[in-house]
Amino acid sequence: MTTDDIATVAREYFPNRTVEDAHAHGSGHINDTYATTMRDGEESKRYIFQRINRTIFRDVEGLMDNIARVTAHLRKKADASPQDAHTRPLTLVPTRTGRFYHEAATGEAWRVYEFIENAQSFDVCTGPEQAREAAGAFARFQRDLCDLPGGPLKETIPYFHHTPRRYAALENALLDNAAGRAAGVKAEIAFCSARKAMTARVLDLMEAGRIPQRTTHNDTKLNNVMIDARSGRAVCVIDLDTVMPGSVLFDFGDMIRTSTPTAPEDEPDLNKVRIDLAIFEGLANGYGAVARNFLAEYERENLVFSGKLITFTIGIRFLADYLAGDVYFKVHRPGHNLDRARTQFKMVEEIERHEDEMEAIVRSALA
Ligand code: ADP
Ligand code: GN1
Ligand code: MG
Repeated sequence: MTTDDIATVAREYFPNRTVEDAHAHGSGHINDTYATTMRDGEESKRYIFQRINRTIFRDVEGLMDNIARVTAHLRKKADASPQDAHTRPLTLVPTRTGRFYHEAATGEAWRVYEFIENAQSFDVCTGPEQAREAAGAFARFQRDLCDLPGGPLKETIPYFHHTPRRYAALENALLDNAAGRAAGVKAEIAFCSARKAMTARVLDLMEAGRIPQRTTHNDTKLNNVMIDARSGRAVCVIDLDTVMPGSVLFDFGDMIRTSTPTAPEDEPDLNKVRIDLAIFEGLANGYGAVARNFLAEYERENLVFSGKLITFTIGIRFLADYLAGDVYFKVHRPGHNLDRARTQFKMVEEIERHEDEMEAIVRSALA
C-alpha cells in the first residue's frame, strides 16, 4: 500500500486536504490499518484509515451500521456520565457524502476513525493496574450497551464464539489437511480431544435461559483498548467489528486470555508462558467493580471457566488455521499460527492449575 492509494481513499473523505504521511499501524490480525496524517494548509491531523477485511466480514453495510449505532449510543452515555469522562467512544469520520465507509471501484471497503493521540495499545499487559483499567473500560462498555435502542445488532460473524462449531471446524481442517501439516500436530489434537466435553457449557446455559444474551464486544483483546501514555488510563475501547449479541462471559474470558499471560500470544518458548495471578486480581477487581451491578448468577459462576473456554476456543481457531494453510489470521513467519495455538493451550493448563485461586479472587472482586 502506497501513499498514493491512501490518497485516492482520502479524497472521498477530505477533498481539500493532502496526505502528508501514511504507514501501516498496530498489530491487529484482521484488518489493514494505516496511521495517516492529513494536511490542511498549516495544520496537520492524524487519522486511522482502515481497509475492512471483506473475506471475513461479508456484510460491510450491516457491520458499519452496528458501529454507527454503538458509537452514537456510547457518546450519549459518555456525555451523561462525567465521572467516566476519561474514556471516550471511538469516532467515525464520514465520507464527503455522509457515509460511514467508502467502497472503492476495486470493491475494497474503507473507513476512517479519528486518531487517538497520546495513547498506546499493549500486546502484553504491563501489570495489575493496567489490567484493572482495561477491564473497567470493557465492563463499562458492556454496561452502557445494556439499553442500546433499536433492537439487536446484526451478527457480523455468525457462530463467532460457538466452541462446538469451532471444534468441528478443527476436525474438518485435520481431515482436509490442506497444507499437509496434520502429522505434526498430534499432541495438540490429543490436548483438544481431552477437553471436548467443556465446549458447549456456556451455550447450553444460554439456551436454557440461565445466561442472558446481551450486546457484547466479543474481541476484548488487551490491544483493543487504548491506554493513555501519561496517565495509564483506558481512554477508548476500539475494534468494534464484532460488537453483536453474545455473552459477557466471552468478553471476560478474552480479557483473561490476553491480559494475564506473562508472554506474547505468539511466544515460541512455552516456559515463558505463565499466568500472572496479580494481574488476574487487577483484572477481576476492575471488571467486578462495574459488572457486579448487572451480572446474573450464572454469569458470576462461570467467569473463571470463561477464561479457560475462550482461551481453548482461540487455540482451536489458530490450530485450524495452521492446518488450513494460514488463510484467516495474518501471519508473519512460518509456524506462526501453531506457536499461537500452543501458547493458548499452555494458558488453558495454567488456568486449570490455578482455578481455585482464581475462583477466590473473583468471589472477592464481586463481593
Ligand atoms: P484489527 O481488527 O485488525 O485488530 P484494530 O481496529 O484493532 O484492527 O486496529 C489495529 C490496531 O491499530 C489497534 O490495536 C491499535 O493499536 C491501532 N488503532 C486502531 N484504531 C485506532 C485509533 N482510532 N487511534 C489510534 N490507534 C488505533
Ligand atoms: C483477532 O482483530 P484482532 O486482532 O483484534 C480475532 C479474534 C481473536 C484474535 C486472536 C474478527 O482479533 O477473534 O481472538 O485475533 N478477530 C476476528 O488474537 O476474528
Ligand atoms: Mg484489534
